[in-house]
Amino acid sequence: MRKIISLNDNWKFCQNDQVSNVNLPHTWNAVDGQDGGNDYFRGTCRYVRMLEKPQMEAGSRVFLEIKGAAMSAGVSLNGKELAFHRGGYSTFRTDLTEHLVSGGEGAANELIITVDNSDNDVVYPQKADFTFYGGLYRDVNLIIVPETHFDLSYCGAPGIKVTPTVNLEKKSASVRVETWQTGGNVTVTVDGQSRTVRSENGYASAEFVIENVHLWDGVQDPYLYMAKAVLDSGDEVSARFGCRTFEIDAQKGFFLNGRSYPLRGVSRHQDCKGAGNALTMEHHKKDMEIVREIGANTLRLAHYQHADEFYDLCDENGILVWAEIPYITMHMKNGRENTLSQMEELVAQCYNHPSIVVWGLSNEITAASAVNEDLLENHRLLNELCHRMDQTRLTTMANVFMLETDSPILDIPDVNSYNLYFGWYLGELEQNEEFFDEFHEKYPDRPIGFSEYGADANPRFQNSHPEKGDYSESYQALYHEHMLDMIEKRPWLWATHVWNLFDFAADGRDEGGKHGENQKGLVTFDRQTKKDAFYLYKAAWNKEPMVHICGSRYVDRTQEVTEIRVYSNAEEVSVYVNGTLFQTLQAHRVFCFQVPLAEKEAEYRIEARIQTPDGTVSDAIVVRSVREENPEYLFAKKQDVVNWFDQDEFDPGCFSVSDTLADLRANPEAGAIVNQMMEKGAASRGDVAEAVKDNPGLQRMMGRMTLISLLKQAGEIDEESIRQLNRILQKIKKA
Ligand code: GCB
Repeated sequence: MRKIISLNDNWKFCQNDQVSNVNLPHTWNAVDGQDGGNDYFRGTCRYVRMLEKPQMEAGSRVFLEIKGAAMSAGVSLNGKELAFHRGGYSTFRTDLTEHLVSGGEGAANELIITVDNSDNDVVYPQKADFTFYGGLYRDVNLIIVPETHFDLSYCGAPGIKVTPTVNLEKKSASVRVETWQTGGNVTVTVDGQSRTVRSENGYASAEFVIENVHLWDGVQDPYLYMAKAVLDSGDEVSARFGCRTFEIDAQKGFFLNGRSYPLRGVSRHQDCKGAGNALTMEHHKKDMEIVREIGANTLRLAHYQHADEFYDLCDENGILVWAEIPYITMHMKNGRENTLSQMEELVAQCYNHPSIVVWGLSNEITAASAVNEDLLENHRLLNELCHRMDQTRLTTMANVFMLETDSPILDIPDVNSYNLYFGWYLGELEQNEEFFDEFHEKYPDRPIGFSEYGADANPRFQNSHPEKGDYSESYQALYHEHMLDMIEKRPWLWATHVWNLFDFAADGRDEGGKHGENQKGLVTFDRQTKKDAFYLYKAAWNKEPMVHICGSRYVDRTQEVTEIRVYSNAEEVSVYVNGTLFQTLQAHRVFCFQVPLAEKEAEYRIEARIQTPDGTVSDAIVVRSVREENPEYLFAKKQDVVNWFDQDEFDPGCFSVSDTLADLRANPEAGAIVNQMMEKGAASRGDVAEAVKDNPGLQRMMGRMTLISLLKQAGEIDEESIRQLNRILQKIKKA
């Protein structure tokens, strides 16, 4: 029998000279990692705990298991260094047996875990758009096993590996169970069948056939089997597994168990307001509840290995997962070994999860790095590692939009994917479909996916004329209306993932009325507010009848006739104004009602209703007809800048904000002014914007845009400053 003892309580946490008592999970950046300024503590802290030598039978061994120490950690016991681990997102263990002493009374052993999240050029991530929380932010356990036991020393892996191979025609699955142990006989049980095999050189393998196999069939029926292995000594390990097949076809997209099953979903970061990354099971469950509510069938668990409990939840809920390592933004020539060790741990630790279908090699790695031989080699090695360790899954990578599609890096993973932000950072919404259609036509044999897209929204901001860059909930909703339509028309996109389901901490950001947050979430960082765009996807993906009225936070309205947008999966929606039927419309998902608000200073209760076999489902908001625009709704008091220049006299022989960036930059004087502005803009969007701003692909695309369109989307400039800038540019003669 093995015994697991939680060591989550009673730690002394030492940061600089300060000592406090903490329980795990714990991060030291829960506050400063979320409040902006890019000034959160990155350094070394110590967790100290006294430990009693547990009661053990002769020959037993005791391992320390650390399920997450960000980003690097050293373990010492009674002053002796026992282990050092690089990588903040995976489990590691160390054997304490020979080093524990039994004191006369109480706990006699001092365990010190020195955790470090300072910057360096070896351990990923170092440059990315999220906070690199430091801490002992997952469980820490002691595991006591008998002398003959399943292996605990390889890569934090469970010591049991289950590989089901499904034959859909025969409705059967053959299941190979492999175990690693110190010796003895292993009895493996799967689906009521048992086999006993002898361990040879620490390895044993048993094969089973399951007839009439019950498939693990996505969200509809995520059926799990259990494989159990027991040694003569009584040590036992088990793993749940699922029987499923999947394929990715360049023309037809994703197939689960032989049928078309386009992967449509969202991404998730593992952090939450106030808690940082020190999440509890309640946090994980809450997140999964929201994933189920929106009706997603896939998750991209970005940008690193998530807690094992969360992959478990994905298994149980039938969510197909893209799992990845934090090889992100910037290739580091000293980081190769770390990418390989993080990948090895990810695959070894997560292999049994049926939810996982692809391993992500990297994310936007060419954003701040050139595609050179070292970077290519690093990817080839990662790709080979994944295939060597796992013949059942595919590899992929998330490419940055400015990576040319003929780059040799696209040949490396099994399937391709791009992150595109046209319609947000840069360019127009339609460029998204143009990009994919072109790719699909040019490379008909290459599966292509859409690994990220999104727009920031602070639900405080509302706009009756939503515009890119206004950070309004209204623009985010419109943006996603476009994207969802474009995705539905392209079933060959093997997976699509909204960036992001939740707002998350990026301490380097300072924009959209908030410090330290990326606000592309469909749900706020505290999980309390579901933005309107959330319900758009819910209308598309979830099967339960639903209706949602947009604009519940847009109470004060000046228009005589206001647009009420309703999202629903019903064919017909009726709107009632103050209890009286106003109109019934038939549409697909998005229903637009033009509701007159004739009387000023009056309140209107607007209710949308749908009929279902079980009765009426409804949603209601209250709006107020007012004379003055509520300034709270506007981001940075930015006014309408559409007609900014036609009042001033305009000299076409001189530069203006209507010129393209490339034209302005071709002139040294105008170029200097523009570059200075761009620097400032990049700084407010955080580290990554800073790092990528010199990327030649990005520069080329920006070169084609007019300065005014770039300024409008950057948002943080008022009308007067634009006029001022224009006046300055008008003094510079074009050649
Ligand atoms: C990306 C990155 C992601 C960022 C996102 C953004 O492409 O992969 O980590 O958070 O863009 O919001 O800019």
